[in-house]
Amino acid sequence: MLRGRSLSVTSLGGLPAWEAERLPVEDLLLFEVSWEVTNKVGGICTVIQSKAKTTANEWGENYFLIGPYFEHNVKTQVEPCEPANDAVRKAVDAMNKHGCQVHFGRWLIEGSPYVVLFDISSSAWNLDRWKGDFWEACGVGIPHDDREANDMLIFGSLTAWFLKEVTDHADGKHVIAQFHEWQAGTGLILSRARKLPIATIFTTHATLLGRYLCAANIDFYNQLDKFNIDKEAGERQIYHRYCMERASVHCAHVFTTVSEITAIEAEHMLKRKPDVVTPNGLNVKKFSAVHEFQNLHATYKARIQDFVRGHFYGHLDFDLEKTLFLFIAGRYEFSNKGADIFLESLSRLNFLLRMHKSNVTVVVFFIMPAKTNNFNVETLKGQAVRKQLWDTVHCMKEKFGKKLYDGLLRGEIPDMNSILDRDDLTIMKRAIFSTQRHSLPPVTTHNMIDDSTDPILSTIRRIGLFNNRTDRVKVILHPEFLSSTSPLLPMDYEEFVRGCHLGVFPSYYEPWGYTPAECTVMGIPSVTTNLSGFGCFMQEHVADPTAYGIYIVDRRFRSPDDSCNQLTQFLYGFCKQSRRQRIIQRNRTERLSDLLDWRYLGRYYQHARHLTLSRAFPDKFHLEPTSPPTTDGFKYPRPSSVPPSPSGSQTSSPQSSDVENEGDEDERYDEEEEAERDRLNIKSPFSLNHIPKGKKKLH
Ligand code: U2F
Ligand code: UDP
Ligand code: G6P
Repeated sequence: MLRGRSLSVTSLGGLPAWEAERLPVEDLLLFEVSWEVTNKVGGICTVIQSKAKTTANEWGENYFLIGPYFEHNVKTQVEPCEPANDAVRKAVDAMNKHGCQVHFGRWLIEGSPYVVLFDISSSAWNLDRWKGDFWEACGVGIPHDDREANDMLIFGSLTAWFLKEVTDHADGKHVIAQFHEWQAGTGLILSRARKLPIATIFTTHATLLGRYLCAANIDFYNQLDKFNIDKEAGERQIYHRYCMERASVHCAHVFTTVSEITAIEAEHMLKRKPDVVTPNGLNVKKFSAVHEFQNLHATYKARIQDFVRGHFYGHLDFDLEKTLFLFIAGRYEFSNKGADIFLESLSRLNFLLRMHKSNVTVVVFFIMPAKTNNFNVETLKGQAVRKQLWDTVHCMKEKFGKKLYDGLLRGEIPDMNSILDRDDLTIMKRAIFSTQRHSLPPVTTHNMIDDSTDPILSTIRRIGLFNNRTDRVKVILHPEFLSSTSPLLPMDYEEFVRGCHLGVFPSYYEPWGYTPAECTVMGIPSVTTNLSGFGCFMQEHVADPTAYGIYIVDRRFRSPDDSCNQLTQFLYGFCKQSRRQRIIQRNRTERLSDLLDWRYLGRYYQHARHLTLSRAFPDKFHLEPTSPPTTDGFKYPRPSSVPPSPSGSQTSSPQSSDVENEGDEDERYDEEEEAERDRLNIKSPFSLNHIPKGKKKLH
């Protein structure tokens, strides 16, 4: 059936084209199953949500997502409707008739895919029976006190039931079901045990053991082949979960993971080599003009500056125009996400900036959710003081303006010494007094429940980064994800990222790492590592990542101390750049976004679907020899304004300058020309590095 259908050749922004046999989607049904469908927990939700548009474009009405039903999520994100597809409607009706609560609708995200959502709690009374079924299917028992694993069993049992009903009514259509992560895996195991006629894919976004072992500060990557995995899982009381994960991997027709590094990990931890690596993409929205994303940076930076004005009231003896905003964000896994070496590097950076008497100040945000008792008073007070001061200034301005206006109307320039009266001066003095404080600006915005044992706060105490006046590096822990409705820092995460200068993600354990990828498509430089899927992917596809604002810390072949020094050098180098150089770097970063677009990376998912069909239904589907998709060693070339190696890797980020250049606006357009030159592979007539310091480039 597959052979002989039309050939589609796709290409995006100069990236290599890829020839693919189009699947007969009109004769197929595609289901993607995950606990994070309409339910944001972490990165998997980003995968599904961002991919929905490209998948829905390809699959139209035959694409369905399966997830759990949570009232608060559904009320705000899902529009209920009746299934148009006959098999799906019959399956939903049959299950509802048996007392399950199955909800159907469209998820209100780009692509508006159909969702089938199971209410777990309303089916919980079946748990004991389903435990028995699961035991019979694969011999794995689930302890009663592991609530999460029990919920996953209910979710999986409902999924397998649903898929059975669908295949019973599929009317000759072939079914593909892709299951994400161990939480969804029980559905796969049960479907296979019941011999349902479906082609299955299991995708792991991290391995359970990998996450646990790395978090325990074990030298994971050098001992991959030495672990006694059953023992390790048992000691961590996750043996049953590990069995669910491993059984899912081995039951699937096709096993995929998100990066090469996780493929190696999976081979050791789960004992199966992935068939396809499916790198995570994003739904990239391109602005028609390059300067639009630069303008957004300026707009949102101003909002962050406002927050900083309030947070550091009374201590604002640094120049906000020379202040850089750095951040780390994500799940609070202290060492896995590299918060440990980041803090250590910040302490070294503080020393370097002080020693070199730099006029640059660095404000670093840690956005990692932890248990809190709401915002702390001192932080809220900061914003209140700022606002009060702003209101005072506004009043004075009005009064001043009116007197000036009246004076000019009378044809005279008012006496500047009397334009403000005694009361005005008193008000202003009071305003200044209100900005005095007796404590240092707080290092955390919230009351932390585990204040004394919190790893970030404990490290801050040890290295002494307390936001003293003399510190050039200031830190703010915001232990909650950002939201535009926050009374403290009312910004969405995306707005915040755009307003910052550098995202720092020096992870030790990071199967992919969406956070630096998100920075890239927004044109914000970031730090990543060669232990993250994203970092390795960039190393493979970009000739000189540093030149494009992707700093890759070597955490694989260097000692922790050396990695920390390397990170410090990256940060220090970044601080030495002029504004003009930062603008150029952001333009280059943004140019990489095509590489991370689902319209390009979606091909790996397509390939996995071809492969599973050919394995599950070999008589009907054959796999073309063009697989697996390959980029044939394609690499983004070094930007034309960067000198060739050997000096490359050190000097490739734009060189430091003592002068904060004016006339930034013009430089942006030079960069557009540079991008075009790169595309056409024309050598730049000038190198940026040859422009004398402080002199403006000639046109
Ligand atoms: C695994 O995921 P994780 O959940 O550990 O992690 P990330 O890839 O870092 O994703 C975190 C997400 O949280 C979002 C941010 C990311 O999409 O945009 N976020 C937010 O919404 N608000 C905030 O204030 C801060 C962050 C694995 F560990 C990763 O390596 C994989 O990338 C991921 C998907 O495969 O699965
Ligand atoms: N604004 C500012 N600095 C401040 C406070 C406000 O630049 O410390 C700006 C803010 O970005 C907004 C504008 O002033 O765009 C209007 O502020 P307004 O006085 O209306 O503040 P509001 O009362 O709305 O909080
Ligand atoms: C963007 C804006 C410029 C602004 C610059 C600040 O490029 O378009 O108008 O000068 O950002 O850059 P910086 O790196 O200093 O925040």
